[in-house]
Amino acid sequence: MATKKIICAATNNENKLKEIREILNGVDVQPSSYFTRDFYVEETGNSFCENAYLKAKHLSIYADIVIADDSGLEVFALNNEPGIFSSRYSKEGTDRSNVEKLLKAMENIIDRRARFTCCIVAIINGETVQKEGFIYGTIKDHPAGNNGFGYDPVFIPNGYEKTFAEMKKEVKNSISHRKNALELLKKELIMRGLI
Ligand code: ITT
Repeated sequence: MATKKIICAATNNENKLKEIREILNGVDVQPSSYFTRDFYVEETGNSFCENAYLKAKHLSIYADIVIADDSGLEVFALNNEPGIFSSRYSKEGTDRSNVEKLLKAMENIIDRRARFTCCIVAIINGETVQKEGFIYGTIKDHPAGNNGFGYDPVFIPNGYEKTFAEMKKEVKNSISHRKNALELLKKELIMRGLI
């Protein structure tokens, strides 16, 4: 039987790391700082998966399994913006200013449909595996709730009345784009006897 591996999560986003750990419950997931101090990657890709690959590749010399998450919000009426620029949508680039900019851009827009996308790229002993997850919903006209991060205060998943930021983290983590992508990866890692 293969030995259980420590998985390196190639992210500087503490909230993502928390969610990855909660979703991959029982798996030893460590941040990049556990392996090296050298982790800064310019996200020059044209898609979530290209950017996730750049992040995972950067750390793949340090661990047998490296996973990277590139994710964001796509608003249909805004031609899928902010998309891959979700974390750098506003000039300041804080969660608060990004949400403010989004609500301003949507002030007179009736079609509030959107989705979160997450691409997880894993590099497993040099081999690349890619999984995508989505969650569809609508954008509320004002922020509500204090949980989560990013655009959670304005995203209401279909079938619910609360925003992600108003929900318990267990509920978000059972339906989110990240959950859907990581669940597919988890199955693959189990199949390979790695976790
Ligand atoms: P790393 O690149 O270090 O992982 P990052 O925050 O820069 O961290 P991304 O480039 O993937 O990560 O940008 C993701 C942004 O998309 C994130 O900062 C949020 O603005 C938004 N986002 C992604 N997942 C989200 C979620 O579950 N809830 C709310 N907003 C989310």
